[in-house]
Amino acid sequence: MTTTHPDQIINDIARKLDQAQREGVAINQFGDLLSLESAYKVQSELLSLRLARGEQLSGAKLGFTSQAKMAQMGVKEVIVGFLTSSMQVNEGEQLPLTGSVHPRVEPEIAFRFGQPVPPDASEEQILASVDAVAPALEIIDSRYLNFSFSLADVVADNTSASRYVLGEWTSFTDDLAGRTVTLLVDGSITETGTTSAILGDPMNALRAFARMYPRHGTGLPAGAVLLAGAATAAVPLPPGSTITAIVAGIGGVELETAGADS
Ligand code: OOG
Ligand code: MG
Repeated sequence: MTTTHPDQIINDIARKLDQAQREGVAINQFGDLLSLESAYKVQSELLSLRLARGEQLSGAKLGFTSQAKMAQMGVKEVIVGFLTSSMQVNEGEQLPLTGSVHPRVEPEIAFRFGQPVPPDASEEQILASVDAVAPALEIIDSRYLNFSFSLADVVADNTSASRYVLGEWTSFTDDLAGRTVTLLVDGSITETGTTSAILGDPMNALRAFARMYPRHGTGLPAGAVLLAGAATAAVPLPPGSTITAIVAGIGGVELETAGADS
């Protein structure tokens, strides 16, 4: 039976997940111990711990907006997590994988909020705040053993968020469906999909975020990002490699990982 927990238990779980993330050592799942509501409380405590270390909130991300991801992970509900400044990797920067548990990478589309989004923003306000879109790569790294989890587990673990890379922004267009998405590792195509895999249209992911926002939104600064969710399954992120995502008509984004011995 899942229960809603007192603050002390929420804080303990958050500290365990935070430590697992910082040390790169996987922990056991909490499983039935957590309700979805408690899991979102753990997530907001994780954000507090990061903000206390000087990180800044830089956006939000959706999970399980595509069939490919739901099927890969056995989870069937759209979830939301947060992004911070320390998770962003600039294109051209080499990402070391030391300290990661079992990182995977997936191709995404990012929306940018051109103006601050207040905590009480309406759906219309949220949609109207978006001023740009970009291709993106998300690196997910579950803090749980074997990269396996329940819905509440993965929500508590901030939806496996680890890093993200943004390609060049282009002016906002709502013509985002039906675009081919390609993920390449060292120049070889490893996954292909379409933006229509993202809830039928990435715009539906933005709308889903706007609907979830009153429950989970804490306000976003101008320039904040929303990752709409992967269009394809995630693939293991190897050291010493170049990963590229291309979204037809939107652009490409590249990530380089450091070699195994650096
Ligand atoms: C959870 C994160 C899911 C997406 O794009 O669907 C996600 C996971 O798969 O570990 O980021
Ligand atoms: Mg993702």
